[in-house]
Amino acid sequence: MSRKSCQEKDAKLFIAKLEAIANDYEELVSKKNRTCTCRKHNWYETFRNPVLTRDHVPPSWRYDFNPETNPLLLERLSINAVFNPGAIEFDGKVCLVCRIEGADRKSFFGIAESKNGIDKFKFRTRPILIPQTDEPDTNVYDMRLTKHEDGWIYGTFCTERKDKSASQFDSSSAIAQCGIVRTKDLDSWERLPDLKTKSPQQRNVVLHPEFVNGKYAFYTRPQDGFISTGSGGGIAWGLSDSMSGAKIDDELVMDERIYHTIKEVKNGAGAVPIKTDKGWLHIAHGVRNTAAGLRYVVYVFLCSLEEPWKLIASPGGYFIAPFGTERIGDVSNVIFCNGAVLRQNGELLIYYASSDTRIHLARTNLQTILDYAINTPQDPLFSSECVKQRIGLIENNLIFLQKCASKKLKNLA
Ligand code: M1P
Repeated sequence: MSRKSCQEKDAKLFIAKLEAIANDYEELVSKKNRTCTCRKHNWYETFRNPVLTRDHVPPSWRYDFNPETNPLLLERLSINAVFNPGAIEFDGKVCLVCRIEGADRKSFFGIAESKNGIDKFKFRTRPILIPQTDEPDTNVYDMRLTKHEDGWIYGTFCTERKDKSASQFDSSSAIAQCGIVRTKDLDSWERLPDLKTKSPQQRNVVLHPEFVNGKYAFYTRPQDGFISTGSGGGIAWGLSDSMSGAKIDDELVMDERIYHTIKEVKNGAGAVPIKTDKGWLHIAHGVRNTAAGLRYVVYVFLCSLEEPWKLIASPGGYFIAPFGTERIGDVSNVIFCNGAVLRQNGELLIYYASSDTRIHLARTNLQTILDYAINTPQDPLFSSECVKQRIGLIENNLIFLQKCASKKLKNLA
């Protein structure tokens, strides 16, 4: 075969390989999702497939398409995981600002959009290039998007930098703080100074969507160490006069960590709270310890409309826990949520990531989740009290069944 025909053959093969990549990608991003009946409770529905995975990241972000520089068509900048998305409804679409982690361990943000919020999520052409402050972010992750009543959309995210006070041989100690950006169109982003608080570490900071006493209100998570909460932890509340130089002088812990509960090790605010006629609805995460390491679950609570720092309903236990294959991933046994969208049709779409690897959807509605929040009993904190609580439920059910004519229901006891 002549050199020319060899080159033509290679070029054809290259295009065929590229077409195969394009076909696989098209098939993935146009796939319909269906509900799944695996979880037996009825608080929400889940779906068979994750809504976003690393394979949803456009091939143009990963491959070099030039046959001259990449004749073998290898991935040049691989993606490790897509998880922990902030969520917002914008221009009639659900937009997820995802934490995308490259194979190099650095995370960045990219926006994926879908008309129905259930399937066919597609990333915009480019990821978000976050403007830097004087001190560059080594890593950024877990953005919460708040449509604030001042007219801006704010993104609060974790910015992580090496701990300069650590010894020269310690290459893992880090300082986590809250970075802030704002936008009007989810396209151009303005960086504001990082949030200042008295806490040496901050993660999981969420901006409340309304002014409170004329100030910007934040949910924070003060903690002493990068991993350990030390004397800190718990979801705190603080006010700032402005966003261009946001500063909280006093952090009040509003939802503390509690021994032997789902939030004994740490907890953090999750999605931006949703205003309902019964109160501010929070979807947060709690962490407990196990012999196999930390276990992250998502829980729910409700706060007063007038005094948003006060809890008025606190259902015991978790709302979403790792299930089936969700248990396995880069950081196994983790469910994490930092974004939910209440749609005009009353659907509440809760986006959660499993095991720091992929993103799923739990779909419910306000009536159901408020009923769950208000009527699920609180954790009584002691085993015998839990048994009494359950016996109370059983006794009431037995009385109901005795009065019930249907014989079919008898085996419910
Ligand atoms: O790996 C689990 C989670 O760990 C951190 O969350 P938290 O600060 O509550 O411990 C974050 O890195 C989060 O992104 C991650 O999912």
